Amino acid sequence: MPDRIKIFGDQRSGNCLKVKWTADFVGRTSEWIDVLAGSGATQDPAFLAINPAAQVPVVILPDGRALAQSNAILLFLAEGTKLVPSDHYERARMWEWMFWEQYSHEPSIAVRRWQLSYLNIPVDQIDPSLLVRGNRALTIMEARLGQTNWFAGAGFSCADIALLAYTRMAGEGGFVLIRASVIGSNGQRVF
Ligand SMILES: N[C@@H](CCC(=O)N[C@@H](CS)C(=O)NCC(=O)O)C(=O)O
Repeated sequence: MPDRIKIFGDQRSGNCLKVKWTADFVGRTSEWIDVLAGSGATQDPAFLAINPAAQVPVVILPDGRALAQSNAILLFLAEGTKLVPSDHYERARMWEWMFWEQYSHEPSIAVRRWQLSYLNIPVDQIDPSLLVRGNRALTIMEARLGQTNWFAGAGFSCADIALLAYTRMAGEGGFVLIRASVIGSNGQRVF
């Protein structure tokens, strides 16, 4: 497959899974290479040569170039597809939610989930501000989805994929999702 990309990722990681989901959605062939976060594998010199930031996900393009940062990879894979709004302002709104996801959503929800469910840190030893900040992020999402079916633009975009990643795992971080949204076959929210 000449356009096959290699995805170095950890299947427990929302940041990594969102790259795979996007590749699948846009029909990009990919090969998944497991790199376990927290195992020291990202500190290996061979891995650091690919991503000096010592993080997954990172992809290798067919021409050998590497690209890291989950949301940068999403935007790269989705360029020219319906996952990226064509309208300049709506596209910027998508970026707005994606930057927010990495700064205000993932650092609380993903971190609390990791500490609680993977590092097995007792709940009373976890920074309580993670729960507060994560719930604040979920409340902001809920308010947005009370107004519109999608975070940005008129349809499903990279912002929805980025925000789905750790929201669907939030329960493992001790967050209670009080209302689930179900999208029907007509693309509309059922509830
Ligand atoms: N902002 C980065 C965050 C990536 C990140 O935090 N990766 C974690 C796993 S989810 C990692 O590789 N940590 C290094 C390690 O645990 O070895 C992105 O969106 O790709």
